[in-house]
Amino acid sequence: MKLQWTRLSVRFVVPLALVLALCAYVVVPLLDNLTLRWFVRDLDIRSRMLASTLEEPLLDHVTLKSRMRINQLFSKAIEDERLYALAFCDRNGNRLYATSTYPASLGCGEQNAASGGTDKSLVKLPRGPVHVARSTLSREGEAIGDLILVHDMSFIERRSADTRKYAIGFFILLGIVISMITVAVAQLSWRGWINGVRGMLKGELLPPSQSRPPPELSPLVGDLRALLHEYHRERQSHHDGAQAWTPERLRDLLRGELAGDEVIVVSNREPYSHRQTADGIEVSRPASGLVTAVEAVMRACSGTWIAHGSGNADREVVDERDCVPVPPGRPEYTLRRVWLSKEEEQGYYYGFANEGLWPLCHIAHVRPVFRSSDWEQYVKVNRRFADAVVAEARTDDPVVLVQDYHFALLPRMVREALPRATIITFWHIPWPNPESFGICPWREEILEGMLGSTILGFHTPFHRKNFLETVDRYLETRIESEASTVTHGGKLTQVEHYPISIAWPEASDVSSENRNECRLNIRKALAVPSSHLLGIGVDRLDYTKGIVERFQAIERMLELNPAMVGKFTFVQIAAPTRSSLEEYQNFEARVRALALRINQRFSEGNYVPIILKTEHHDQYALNRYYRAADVCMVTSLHDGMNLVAKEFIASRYDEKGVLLLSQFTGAARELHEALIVNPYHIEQSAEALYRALTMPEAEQRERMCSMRLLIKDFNVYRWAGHMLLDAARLRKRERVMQRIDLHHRAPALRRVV
Ligand code: ADQ
Repeated sequence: MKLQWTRLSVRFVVPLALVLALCAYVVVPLLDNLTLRWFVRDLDIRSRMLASTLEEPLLDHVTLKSRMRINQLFSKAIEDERLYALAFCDRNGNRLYATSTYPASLGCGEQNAASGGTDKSLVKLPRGPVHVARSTLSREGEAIGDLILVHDMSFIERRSADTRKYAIGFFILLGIVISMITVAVAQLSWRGWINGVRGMLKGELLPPSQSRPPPELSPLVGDLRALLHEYHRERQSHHDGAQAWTPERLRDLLRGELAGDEVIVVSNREPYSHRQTADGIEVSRPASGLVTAVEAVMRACSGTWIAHGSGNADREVVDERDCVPVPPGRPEYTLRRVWLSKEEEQGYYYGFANEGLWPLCHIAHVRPVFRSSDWEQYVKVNRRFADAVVAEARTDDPVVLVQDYHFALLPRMVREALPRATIITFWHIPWPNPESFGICPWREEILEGMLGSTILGFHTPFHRKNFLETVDRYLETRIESEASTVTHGGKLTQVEHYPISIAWPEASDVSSENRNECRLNIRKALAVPSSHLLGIGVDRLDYTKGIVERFQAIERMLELNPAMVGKFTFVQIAAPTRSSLEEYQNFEARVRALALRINQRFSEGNYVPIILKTEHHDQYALNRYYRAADVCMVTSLHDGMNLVAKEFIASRYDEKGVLLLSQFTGAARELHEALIVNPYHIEQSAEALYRALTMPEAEQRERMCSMRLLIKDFNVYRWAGHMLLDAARLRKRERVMQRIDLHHRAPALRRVV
């Protein structure tokens, strides 16, 4: 308010002061000068007229030398209030006749111009300024003498003072008017601007067909909206910050907010697969971030998980409805398996999802491949899973959690069969910008399929923003930026970011060894000395994970720091993935060849710098490696989140160890205390690796503590909790709307009855 007043006062005073200064220093002196010139010219003319009037009689009297007559003539003439004095001089400059008022100092007015109205005709006398004009009188062509006319000019000063007064008065008035106009215009445009910003933030200016933000605001639109949305989210997370997110709280939420509503998960990857081995059927958990996260939620809330049955002994353990209770030995939820033919798996999974959508969404410089036959299988398999959801649903409004890019079409298919279902789709990988996504031949179908969701989640605000921009580019929709909703075909979808995380407190499959035991045992198993420095990398063998760049950084670090050779070993645990695709086979070959070359270059006796384990490890084993390592390298070229980074931090009870993290992971937006690197910049990663290996323990602890605190709060229960809370809110709103609708229709129905 105070600021507003100050702003208003300044807007009023400044124009007023400017106008007054202009008046005082420019206008008034100019006016004075002009009026003086006008008067002088006036008096010049007047003098010439008087001289010609007096010429005849005066020359007569001069010829007669009649002083008396001349005096009478002069006295009569100076009765005029402005004509002050007269004198007549002969050609020699002798003053012959003059009125008594004639100032002696003027002589015969020689110094003054006789006519022409120059400033020289002005003379300052002690009594005031006078105008002196000299006219030569002649008869029959012969000059007889000069008539000197002296006019009183004191009236000019009086008139100038009056003019100045009026001018100043006029300019004060003008200043006030200008000031008031300035204030009014500023107020109006400020209000317009503010209204513009408000409207823009509310998303009132969308869709673009309706109106556009003022041009000066355009560059700010996106940032302001994002800021507002972020602020809103931050405030929300502050509210629930007091209470930690645990499996119990998630369960309570499901019981309370969702009143025990049915939860169905759909994903391609199954959380447990059964395989036939020489020792009988074995169960394993796949290396997948998605499974790691959603498993934690399912354990907390039970329900049904629908997934592709890919294990070679999967069919042998299911019941007649293709269901099996999991986890084995201590069941907490149901796994419903969907069987796919080789052809379906090839087209839908390997083809469209992993050769098309995966490289499309990751910037890793691998070209996406789109084939019509793959697309057909993708549509078909999405339909099959949608049918499984409908078959599994015991109610008409289940909560369906759809996982990832394998099921972009499924939300819409389920929505058509179960219009009251709450469908939450989470996209685990990045979402590209509209131009990149635009190369997908079925982009509209994919977007429309996803918009069948009630809630659509991404890891980061950046991916969320990319999605909204993509929808805006390719579909006719209404986007409310502030509320982050998209309305398409009368159906509203909430688009949010929910950063995924890991279970905390940790699951029970954690090693009970203390840190020192872990260090020693792992080093012993690797056949390296107990003081050896150890680095760890855990990934699926995927080209997006930056494993090649990681090895190059290790090589460069050893090159730059020869003292590290023989003292540092890096263990890369890489689970084979999508191995039937050529791109992945080539990638694995490259990784192997590079590790071999580096090892040959630096090996000494039994020492090798890189130990490559291309096999799946269970969580227990991974955890031991995490805890034994001095540094964990996550160098993805592009990654939605990356759970390995978070698992490493969670495993470090000892608060030691350093995380080296690619700036292109979603995790880098949260874990600021990691050593953030650009994996494409090999030198930089090499330097960061050396820095990590030589980092003082106190610094390690400080960084680790801070990251552990963050993950403890931002765990996977919070991720799921926030999505489910949003779902519960929307469900409540839907129910209230239905009740209102019924209430309105009831009287009409009664009348009909
Ligand atoms: P992923 O690409 O699979 O996940 P990530 O998030 O790192 O990547 O998760 C990998 C998971 O698999 C981790 O839990 C890890 O422990 C496990 N894993 C990796 N290698 C393994 C191995 N050799 N043996 C056993 N387990 C192994 C996708 C997205 C990510 C996103 C997750 C979750 O690509 O960006 O973080 O989903 O949304």
